Amino acid sequence: TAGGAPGHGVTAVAHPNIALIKYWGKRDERLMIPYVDSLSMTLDIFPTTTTVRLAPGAPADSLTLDGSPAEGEVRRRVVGFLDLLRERSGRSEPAVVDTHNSVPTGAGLASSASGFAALALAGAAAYGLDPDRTALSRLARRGSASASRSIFGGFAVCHAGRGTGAAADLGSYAEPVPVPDFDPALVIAVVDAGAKAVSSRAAMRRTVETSPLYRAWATSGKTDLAEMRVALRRGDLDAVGEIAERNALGMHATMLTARPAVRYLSPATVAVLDGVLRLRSDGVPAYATMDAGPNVKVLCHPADADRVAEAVRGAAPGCSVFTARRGPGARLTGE
Ligand code: 2P0
Repeated sequence: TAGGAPGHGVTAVAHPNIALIKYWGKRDERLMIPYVDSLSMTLDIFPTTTTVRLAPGAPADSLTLDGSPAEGEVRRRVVGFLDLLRERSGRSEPAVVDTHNSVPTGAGLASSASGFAALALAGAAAYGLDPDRTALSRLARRGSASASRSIFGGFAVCHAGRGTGAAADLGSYAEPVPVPDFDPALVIAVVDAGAKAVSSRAAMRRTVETSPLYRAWATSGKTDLAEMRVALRRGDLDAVGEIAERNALGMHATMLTARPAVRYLSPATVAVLDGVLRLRSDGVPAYATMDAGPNVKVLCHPADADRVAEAVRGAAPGCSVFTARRGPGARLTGE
């Protein structure tokens, strides 16, 4: 790799992932350690491409996101991540980071997952670090917990780990869940591509601190994860979908019972959920999951994807619909 040669950029590509068993809540905000284990599918659409180049002598890090300078919270998080890479590598050069997202940023479509997975991979290489995949996943987690899963393609589980401090950091990373015979479609209904009103970080904190349902959901998530592993191994779409849907609705129930309530679901979300129920009553296996936003991702058989997309468009006129399949893990380009 370029190993930090000045003037030489390192480029990485990573894809977003959608959790079928959700992560919600951190037990350590600095180290980005989740309370609960999660399990996701990495997608084959909406990649993030990030180039990192060391700039010795530059006064500060320079960051662009889709061609515009990154500012505010995004800049703060990326610079914090670069500081971590500098600490790990014992180097001090500022970096020039150029990121291109093909997913609407801040719309609950996990641009932070693909973004920090790509940044971890390109940044580690640029600073001359050579982490193995587990260490890379752990590193990506420090940028965004869900990014730990986008290091891997297909299905991945992220361990919340145990303990505190260095032990917790070491124990929290993602690893692949080999599911050779299961290749579903995920129909994504973008009902609102605008940025969310409450950041997921603030919403998680509020939920953990104030929702009386949080602990119950976290506990039932353990059963959900165990059952999900079995369902995936069997390639049982109905079981996978039922578990994913109940886990997601449970997560949103914890938010709705936070004080004050966090409500990401909109009337259009509920209309799509009704459409999904109608599909099932018509004999089309389709199951919904929602993240920190109003958009709905519908798990189905690839052969039913067009029919599901049509039902979703009918339920929420004007929404944008994309169909994803399982996609690849993060990789360096030009190698
Ligand atoms: C997930 N989400 O497991 C969960 C489900 C949204 C709902 O991870 O603070 O932006 O960067 O770790 O990754 C979205 O939250 O939060 C998320 P940070 P992130 O995919």
